[in-house]
Amino acid sequence: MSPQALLFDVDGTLADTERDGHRVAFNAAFREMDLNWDWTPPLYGELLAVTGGKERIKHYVERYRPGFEKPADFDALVTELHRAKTRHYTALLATGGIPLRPGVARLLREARDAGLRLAIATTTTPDNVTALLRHSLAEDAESWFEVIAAGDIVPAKKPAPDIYLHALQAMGLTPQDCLAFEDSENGLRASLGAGLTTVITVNGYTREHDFSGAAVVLSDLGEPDAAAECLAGAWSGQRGYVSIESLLAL
Ligand code: XBP
Ligand code: MG
Repeated sequence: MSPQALLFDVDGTLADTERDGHRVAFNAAFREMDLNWDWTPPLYGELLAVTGGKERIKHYVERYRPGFEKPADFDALVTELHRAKTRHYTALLATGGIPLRPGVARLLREARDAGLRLAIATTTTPDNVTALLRHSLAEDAESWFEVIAAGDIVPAKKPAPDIYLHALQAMGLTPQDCLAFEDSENGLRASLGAGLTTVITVNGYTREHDFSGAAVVLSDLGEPDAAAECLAGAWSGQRGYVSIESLLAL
């Protein structure tokens, strides 16, 4: 295929943000509001089945805190908690605390040089995307992306395809014109639901997910001096890393 645009998920794909970023920020917000909730790394792995931070908090209360006495306006509490979480998370990113995954900055630069259009399709809050791009990629990196589709902009989050359909519509492109990059089963369900050929790079939380339907499953995007491992699918990246040239062969 000859893609005109690359569509990227953020959390887990551009950077390993979940365990040492989002999780830490959720716990800081709980402490700030005097809640003795502690999301350990294994528990957080289970909670990741639900996308979206507000949705995840509600799921946690339903499933793991049946005795919690919800205030009359529980939704307002969740919104307040999530606002605090976003503040903690973006502050963490501002310290440059979370680096991009191998090959991400290189591939984005190559894509720009080749004239490919770039977009983001994520369930995370828009402020989180901006902070990651600015502090971990480049000061002007937000402007590299024609569309940043994020958070509550669509009512149904991944695994629903809505966020990808929104990005495609905003760019005036069909799925056949694009490639998606994801790290999780929920993300893959969303991209496949939108009809997109999808490249998966796994991480610690998603390695065992069901990636059937993906064009290729890789350990990461790789670098010229640090080859990526191919875990499934046809991969002709002879040089061991994902380049624009290797994507054309998908
Ligand atoms: C990412 C998420 C997000 C983040 C938290 O999923 O599920 O919920 O964990 O973000 P994906 P917010 O990578 O599939 O888009 O707290 O800002 O919602
Ligand atoms: Mg993801």
